[in-house]
Amino acid sequence: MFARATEERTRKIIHVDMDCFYAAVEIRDNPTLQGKPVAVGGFSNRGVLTTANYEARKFGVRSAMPTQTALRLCPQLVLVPINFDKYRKASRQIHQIFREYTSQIQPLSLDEAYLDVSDCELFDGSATQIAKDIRRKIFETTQLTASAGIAPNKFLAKVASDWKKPNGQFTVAPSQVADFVKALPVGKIPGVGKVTMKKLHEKGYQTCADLQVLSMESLNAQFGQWGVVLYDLCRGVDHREVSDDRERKSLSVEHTYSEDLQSLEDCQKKLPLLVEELRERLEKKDLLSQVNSLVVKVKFFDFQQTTLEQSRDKEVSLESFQEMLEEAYYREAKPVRLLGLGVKFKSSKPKGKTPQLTFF
Ligand code: TTP
Ligand code: MG
Repeated sequence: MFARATEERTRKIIHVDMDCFYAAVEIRDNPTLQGKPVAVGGFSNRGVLTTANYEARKFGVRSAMPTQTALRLCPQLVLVPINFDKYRKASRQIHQIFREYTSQIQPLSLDEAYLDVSDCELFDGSATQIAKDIRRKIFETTQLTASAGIAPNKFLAKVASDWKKPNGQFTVAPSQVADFVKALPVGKIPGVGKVTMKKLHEKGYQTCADLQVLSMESLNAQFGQWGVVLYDLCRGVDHREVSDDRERKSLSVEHTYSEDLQSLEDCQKKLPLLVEELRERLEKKDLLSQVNSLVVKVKFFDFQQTTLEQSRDKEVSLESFQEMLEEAYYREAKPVRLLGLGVKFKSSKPKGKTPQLTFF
C-alpha cells in the first residue's frame, strides 16, 4: 500500500565510440597505409595531430600532440591531411544504423554517441547483444571498427567503452556497478577535467572510493551545487538523460590577468588552461556535440576589445583557439588584459530574425 509511487526503472545505455576514427577512415581508403604508424592532420604552422592509429600510439603518439613531438617519438610516422567530408559521411552512416535500434540518440562528436536502448526489444532486450549487432553492422557498412560500453547510465557506459578498445565492448551490469565504480580514478567522472582533477588530487582524493567517504554536505561545501551531483556520480549513479540540450545558446570562460600580457606568446601560454576549463564545462553539461561555432575575445590594456567567431569544421581544441587568437591579437597587437573563449550552440529553432546574442 505504501510502495513508492515512482520506482525508478533501470535503463540500458550504450556508448559507441569509433576506433581512431579519422585515421581509420584514411587507412580504409588507402590500404598502402595498413600496418604503418599513421596520424591525421598537423600540417599548419603550429601543427597539432587530430588522432593517430594504434601502431603510432605504441610510440606514444597521441591526439592533440604537436607534429614535431610526434615525429621525434616516431620518425617513420605517416601524416595524412584532414578530410572532414569523409568523416562526416561515415558519421551519417553510423547514425543511420543507430536509428534502427532506438530514436533516443545523443551524438557527442562525429564518432561518438550515447544510445538509450531501454525500449529496444531486439535480442530479448539484451543491450550487450544489441551493442554487438550495432558494431557488426557498422563494420559491414563502413569497414570501420567501433567499440562500445554498455551500462545503466551514461557515465559508466562511456568509461566502459574504453575498456576493450579497439574493436571490443564491455558491459557493466547493474549488480556490478558498485564494485566497478570504486576503483575508477576521479578523472573518469564526467565534468572532472584537468582543473578539477588537480583540485581533487590536492585534497587527497584519487578514486571514486575516496570520494564516497565524504558526506553530501561536505561535497556541497567544497564544490557548490555540483558537489551534490558528484555525491551520486562517485557512487556510479548518473541520472542524465540521453538527449540533446538545444536550448542554451552560448557558453564561455574568460580571465582578466593581474598583469597585462605583453605578447602573442604570453597570450598563447594562457590558452591551454582556458581551453581546458571551457571543455570541462561543456562536458559537465554534455554540450560538446552541440557546438556550432567558437568565439575568441581579446580585451586590450586600453579596454578596446575585439571578438572573432568561426564555425566551419572547428573543434573545441587548443589548435583551433590558437589560430583564432593569433588572428584576433594581430588586429591590434598591443598588451592584453583579458582573454575569453566561448562557443555558440546550434539552434533548434527555425532560422528567422532573432536579436543578436550578447556574448560574454
Ligand atoms: P576520439 O574518439 O577521442 O579518438 P579516436 O577515435 O581517434 O581514437 P579512439 O580509438 O581512442 O576512440 O576522437 C574522435 C576523432 O576526433 C578523432 O579521430 C580525431 C578527432 N579529434 C581531434 O581532432 N582532436 C582531438 O584532440 C581529439 C581527441 C580528437
Ligand atoms: Mg573514437
